[in-house]
Amino acid sequence: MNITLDDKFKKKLVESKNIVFFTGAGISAESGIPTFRGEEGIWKKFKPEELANFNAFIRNPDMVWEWYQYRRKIVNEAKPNPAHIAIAEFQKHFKQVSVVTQNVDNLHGRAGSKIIYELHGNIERNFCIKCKSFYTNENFTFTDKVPLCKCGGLIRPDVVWFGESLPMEIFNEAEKAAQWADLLFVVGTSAIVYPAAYIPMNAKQQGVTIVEINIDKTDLTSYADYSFFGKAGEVIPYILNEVINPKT
Ligand code: BV8
Ligand code: ZN
Repeated sequence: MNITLDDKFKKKLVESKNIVFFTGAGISAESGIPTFRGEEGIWKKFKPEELANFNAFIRNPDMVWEWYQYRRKIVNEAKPNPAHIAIAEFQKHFKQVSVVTQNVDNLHGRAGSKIIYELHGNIERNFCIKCKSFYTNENFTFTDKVPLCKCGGLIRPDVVWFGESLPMEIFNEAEKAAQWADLLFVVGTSAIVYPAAYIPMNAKQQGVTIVEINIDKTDLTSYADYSFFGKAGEVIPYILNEVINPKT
């Protein structure tokens, strides 16, 4: 990691009251959860249109269910990494710290973050497509066959599939949180999935300072006020350390 925090950034950081972290699959990469479009990307073997959409589920419920089982297993074995943990630590040093995540792995919650907006749902929750009853993973023994609800309906993961609307209340609250931020960190996202990717763009339009943390350039890099190229698990603890032990 080769980053320098200039005095202007350090001043902005220590004077901030309200910090928002907008995160994508890259923040969970160091927890062993494959990203969507990277080298080992989940989509590599499958295309989003084949699996993460309602019609694919209706056409072949067992295949889609099995793919989520495979991902749930990885998520269950994964642990929050230093990036998730540092973000939770930020809560001790700033008045308001919120997380807006596209991830469905619940690692921010497990790391101790309190204010989390899950734009794309949560893989640990499921619901019946007929009667909408909710099931958490403990509710039924796991098989690779799609489970049926007591009403006979198919049970699906409580995630937002392509072509499905995001939970608009959560989206609107997340959008507001980002627009009131003193600093908006955009961490580990290719910023190509919409409408989620509008959130940092709109915040930028409102004059919010955007700090991108990624191992690569993205569609957002040209908008960012600061771009720190490096692994989230190294960069975020480094920035947190600057708050705790400021090196003037
Ligand atoms: C909708 C849940 C309409 C499921 C996911 C404009 C407006 C609205 C819609 C669209 C639009 N343009 C196109 C669309 C359609 C579509 C879309 O955005 N398509 C994309 C592919 C172009 N959007 C939709 O379909 C949305 N729905 O609009 O419906 C509607 C409206 C009203 C009423 C009815 C219908 C729904 C989108 C949500 C889809 N669901 N996930 C599941 O997880 O199974 S999206 C999926 O992609 C994940 O949530 C993921 O988080 C998200 C975004 O990907 P990233 O998180 O960015 O991950 P990625 O792999 O791409 O990038 C990783 C990054 O990390 C890279 O930059 C890499 O360099 C970096 N990195 C890697 N390692 C590290 C790192 N950085 C730091 N440290 C590291 N160690
Ligand atoms: Zn049911």
